[in-house]
Amino acid sequence: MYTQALDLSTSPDVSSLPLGALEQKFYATIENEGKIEPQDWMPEDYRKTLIRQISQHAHSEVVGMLPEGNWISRAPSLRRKVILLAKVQDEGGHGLYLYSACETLGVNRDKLIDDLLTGKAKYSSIFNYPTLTWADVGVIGWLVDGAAIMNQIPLCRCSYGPYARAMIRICKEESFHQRQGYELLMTMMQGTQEQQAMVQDAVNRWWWKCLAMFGPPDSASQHTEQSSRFGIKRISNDELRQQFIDATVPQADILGVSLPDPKLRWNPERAHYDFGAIDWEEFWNTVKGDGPCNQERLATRQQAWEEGKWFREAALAYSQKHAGHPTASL
Ligand code: FAQ
Repeated sequence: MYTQALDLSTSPDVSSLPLGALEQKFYATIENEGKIEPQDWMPEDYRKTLIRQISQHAHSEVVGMLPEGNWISRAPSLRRKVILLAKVQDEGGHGLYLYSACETLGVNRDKLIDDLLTGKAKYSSIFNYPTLTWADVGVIGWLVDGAAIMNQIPLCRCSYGPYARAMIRICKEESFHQRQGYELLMTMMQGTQEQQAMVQDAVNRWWWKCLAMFGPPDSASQHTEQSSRFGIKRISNDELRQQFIDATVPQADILGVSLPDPKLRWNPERAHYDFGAIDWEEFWNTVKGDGPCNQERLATRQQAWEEGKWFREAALAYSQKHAGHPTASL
């Protein structure tokens, strides 16, 4: 989808316009809810911000396959195994759309992957925690995918065309992921006391990590102001976190689980739930590489990269051999 020729211009040639006029046109497009496309002029900070965010997002999807992938061989039934396989494959697909969208900004995919494998690039904090029981698979679907959708729906309106279009498809799939997680948990909550306890334990372990996933508080978010001006970020970290809490509390009630926050209560004046303090020190330690599974996650990705080397080389040799062959474009 994102391999469209970057030299196809949808707009008149603007290369001779002075910088001020280019900038004016850029901001006018954003103001009018238009899309910036790869071939359009864009400020360097816009390009850099997008490369940072889209590549981190792509890495998150690919590393995000690992915690649940860990349970594919131990799924409790064929039905659950098929669903989980499809979900984990979807996450891999999301990573690929996003790497492709990122490449339209003129960055090389090998460089992005190298940054991930050498620990230079960030990916979402949430994937550095272990999946201890089968209930974790349900809770990841319900809460992690739930939080991901809350953050990603506004990205469908992001000003950069390739990113916005990738997000539309990704959000549809994430919505299926969230439902499968909730349905899995519903089934467990109708099961034995032991199964119910497993669900509650998993919710207790993941709740606070999911709240932190939205990023630092607005007062400490270094990029929000600029990304909002660029039409990349439509809703702030704190606002999205609040929307997620407000949407999730009633779902927890229906499920029959409690959320591990004694300060969580409805505030009629704010028309929102109040909630307790997030442990930001723990979040930053995890982001910086000291979470429980950071090393394991990177080691798994590095191993997969090594083991896939023969395949990448074979694919490249095949395409070189067939380049220019009459059937190559079929
Ligand atoms: N983890 O100034 P802000 C998924 C960093 S996909 C690690 O607020 P910004 C699907 C941030 O990068 C989940 N680092 O930054 C799935 C920045 O550092 P930098 C991923 C974090 O960009 C489900 C610094 O803190 N989603 O779950 C985190 O305005 C299930 C300052 O922060 C996306 O990537 C974090 N949680 O806002 C897959 C969505 N939060 O770059 C498998 C796209 C913040 O200066 C299974 N990204 N940081 O070194 C975004 O919407 C934004 O980038 C935010 C951060 C909201 C994540």
